[in-house]
Amino acid sequence: MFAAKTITIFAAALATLYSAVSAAPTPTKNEVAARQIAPAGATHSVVVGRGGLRFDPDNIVAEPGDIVEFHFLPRNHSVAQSNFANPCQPIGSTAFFSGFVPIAYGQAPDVFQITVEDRNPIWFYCSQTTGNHCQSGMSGVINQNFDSNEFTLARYRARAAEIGGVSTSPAAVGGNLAARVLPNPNPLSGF
Ligand SMILES: [Cu+2]
Repeated sequence: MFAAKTITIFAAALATLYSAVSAAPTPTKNEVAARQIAPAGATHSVVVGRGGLRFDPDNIVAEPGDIVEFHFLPRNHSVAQSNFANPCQPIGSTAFFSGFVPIAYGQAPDVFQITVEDRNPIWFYCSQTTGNHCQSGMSGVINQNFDSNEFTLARYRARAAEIGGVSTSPAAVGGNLAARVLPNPNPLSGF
């Protein structure tokens, strides 16, 4: 931008020097190009099971088009989609689901990705019933409504514990938001 501005000023100075030249400078190529480049979607990494029964981070802000990528640590977690009203239960037959990812050490050879489509909140939980992970607080949200004191991740967790019972897993791996399992692009990175 600084360079483009400098060129524009320089052009204007030239125009003043040589009054025969048109006084109206045209935009530089740089300015036009900058406006036409669409921003690429960002990838937000979430580590499943870091720090105990937790997603890290567990409260993600993402733009439409961004990817959220889940990396799995021991011992056996999942990522499943719910809504706020029914914590620890699938949002319906198309709820996204990573499947269970058992692993003894390091991080799993596969990751689970979803693509964010809009700015509406996306609620997720771990559906592991051994140890009641969701009821113990293993849940997260993408694009929480920060203007609301009601629909918060803290309240989701409180309700999950209060309702209790047993989590349900979605019927199939995949589902909403183009959910997919992919080879881990960086399996040796230390989480
Ligand atoms: Cu879990």
